[in-house]
Amino acid sequence: MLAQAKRGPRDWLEWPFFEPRHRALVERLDAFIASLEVDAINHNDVDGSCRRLVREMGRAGLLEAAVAPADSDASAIDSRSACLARETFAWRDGLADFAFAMQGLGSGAIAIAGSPELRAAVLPKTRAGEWLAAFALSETEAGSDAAAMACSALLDGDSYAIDGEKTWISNGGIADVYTLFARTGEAPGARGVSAFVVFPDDPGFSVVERIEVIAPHPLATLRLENCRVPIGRRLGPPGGGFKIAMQTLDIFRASVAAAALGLARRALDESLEHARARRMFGGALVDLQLTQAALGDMATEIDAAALLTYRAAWRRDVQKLSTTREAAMAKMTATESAQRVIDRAVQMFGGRGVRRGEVVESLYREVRALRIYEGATEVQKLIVARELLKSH
Ligand code: COS
Repeated sequence: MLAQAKRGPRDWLEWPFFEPRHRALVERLDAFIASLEVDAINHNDVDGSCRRLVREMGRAGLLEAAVAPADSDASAIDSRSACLARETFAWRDGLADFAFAMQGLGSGAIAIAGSPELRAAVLPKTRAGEWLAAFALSETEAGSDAAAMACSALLDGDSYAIDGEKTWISNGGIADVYTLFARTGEAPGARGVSAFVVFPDDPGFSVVERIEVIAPHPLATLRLENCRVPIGRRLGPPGGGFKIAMQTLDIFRASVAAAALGLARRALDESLEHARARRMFGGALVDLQLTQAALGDMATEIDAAALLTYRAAWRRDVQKLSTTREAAMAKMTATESAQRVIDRAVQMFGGRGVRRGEVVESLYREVRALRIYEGATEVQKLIVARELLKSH
């Protein structure tokens, strides 16, 4: 749980990527995080905190920035709004960002490829914060190499029988709805995967392990044993699941970059406050040129990451163009640079920087997973290179 701190100026909201409605959204987001009770986010109760946060975000209408309405497709998700929300939530607390983000990632495939019935059943509840959503793609042997998944779904009459395990599933164990990817065997590799909507009370569905990580988030391993899912809960055509997964990731990858930005901006705000207050060598820490060099690097890395992030979001929203390359560039740059920014903040805080309960200590733990999840940095480099080779 992180207490409120003073925010730096947000003149970047005047960049040409944004419209007046985005600045209005940021005001609503600010009011929301300021209104959260100090103990609303409890890292010792991640399940309860996520449920509460999602319910409150839903009531405040903020999940509209992550989840499409039932009568529209994924183009209704405004990437700039999703990014601004993740930035603002991450600045306040990594778990708040996580809770918001999962509503989008967990329901994105349904917005992209769900039947009208599935959209009507899932999207309004997810958008209102009544249901928690999850995205079940990864397996022990299929993380970065997502097409290597082994979990299978065999058509048997009017339902699929799903067998296998999914792991590192965010919201695993607490989600009310899962978008799950399994091998249906139309072809080897990526072309033989389909997407499904699975509910935790489907027979044969179980949570086998809750996973603890360095920054507390609800994560689990799921098991599917002859889990029966009606054919109508398949998303898109048989064998079309891998593309749906990639399209979902394309939409939300820029928002991971935005979350990293939120964490980095918080680190910079904390560092400035600390460097001015901390007495050292007869003056203040901020008087030292090495401190100023660190602050200069931090601010520059943040702006560079922000430009890539909002370029990707703007390109999708306004130009309506593919952002596979731009989102990958933004994700790898913003997450890697946020790690460096936060590390400098910890260094500036000295011993306090590694003390449990300090804001920068918490940021240091929070930022690490962002370089791994939704496609590790190494995968983003591959994606950028492939897109480059396609277009040159
Ligand atoms: N949008 C739409 N379709 C896409 C796509 C995208 N962004 N990326 C790939 N595809 C399509 C390809 O066009 C190809 O379709 P065809 O067979 O019809 O040509 C198919 O998907 C397979 O693509 P490719 O051959 O590039 O797949 P690879 O197995 O080589 O995988 C990477 C490519 C590495 C990019 C992919 O596995 C990936 O993104 N991995 C990271 C997964 C991830 O983020 N995991 C984290 C889990 S969520 S926390």
